[in-house]
Amino acid sequence: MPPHTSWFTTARFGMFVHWGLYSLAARHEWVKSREKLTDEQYQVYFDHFDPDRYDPVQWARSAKAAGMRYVVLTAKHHDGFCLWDSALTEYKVTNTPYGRDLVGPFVEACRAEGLGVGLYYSLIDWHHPSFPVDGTHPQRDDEEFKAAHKDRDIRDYRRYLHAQVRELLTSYGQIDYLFFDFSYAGRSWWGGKGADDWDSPALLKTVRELQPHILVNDRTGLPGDFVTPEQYQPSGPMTQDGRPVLWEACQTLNGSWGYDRDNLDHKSADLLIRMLVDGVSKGGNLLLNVGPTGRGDLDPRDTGALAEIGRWTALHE
Ligand code: FUL
Repeated sequence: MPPHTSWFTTARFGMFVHWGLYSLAARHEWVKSREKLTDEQYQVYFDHFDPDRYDPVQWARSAKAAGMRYVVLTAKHHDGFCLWDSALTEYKVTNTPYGRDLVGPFVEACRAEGLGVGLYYSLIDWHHPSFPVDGTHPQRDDEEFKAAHKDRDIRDYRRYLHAQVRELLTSYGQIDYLFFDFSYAGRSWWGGKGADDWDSPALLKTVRELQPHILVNDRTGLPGDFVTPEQYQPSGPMTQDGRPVLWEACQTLNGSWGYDRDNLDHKSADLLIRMLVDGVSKGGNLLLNVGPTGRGDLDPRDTGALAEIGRWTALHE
């Protein structure tokens, strides 16, 4: 097993938080890609981003009361919007009406509750001008756009992503966990980006130099400290090349990671508890997602489930 993993295997249960401009759209975090929105069309969410109800202390307390021991926040999702005051882009929270960094208060709130601090960073980026128009890009079927942007140089984007990860890992003290998203087994789901595109060897080296205790997931195209089955429960303890491996299933409450207002397909608390027990019995962690609203509130449907889970975990601590 990799070093410094005992907090993770003891923790067993964490909260994933998908939050960003798409939370205002309120219809899935892939909305920009799914609906093939242009930057101009998507700009409305940036112009109105003002989460007056943002209260990371409340998030952290809800996580803790549910029995969770760490929280992972999407510092940047695929839409490229940054929840921190990155010096490398103007596409960030400090340029929205809200005007303040969101990551710092999140980190502080987790620490104050004694929770592990995790960040999610998307390797793909639908806003950066040098990120190639790939199979996930909102303008993937726009021939005119593609012709005009065919010379995009991923090396330029790669410098940006490396520098942003450095920022995140040097601005907020100890970060316990990093979730990169995404490539699997050297390639991505659609056959595009892999470890070479991100220069994952150098990326992981920097990450470990800056945060020697950090745990990093497996989605850079290179093996990480733990594997990340997404929205399924493994049938038994997980192995890689015949050896046991740390794993963490990430699961949604209703099939969407970002706030999805009209989605009523919620898993019951009973099912969620069974999933937790099932995973732990197979040596895994559960990273259960919530999607706060554009104003920053946790959805009552999510807090209801968390409270019920908490009543069960409190009996078993
Ligand atoms: C996936 C992403 O595309 C989803 O939006 C979500 O962030 C999930 C955890 O990982 O690969």
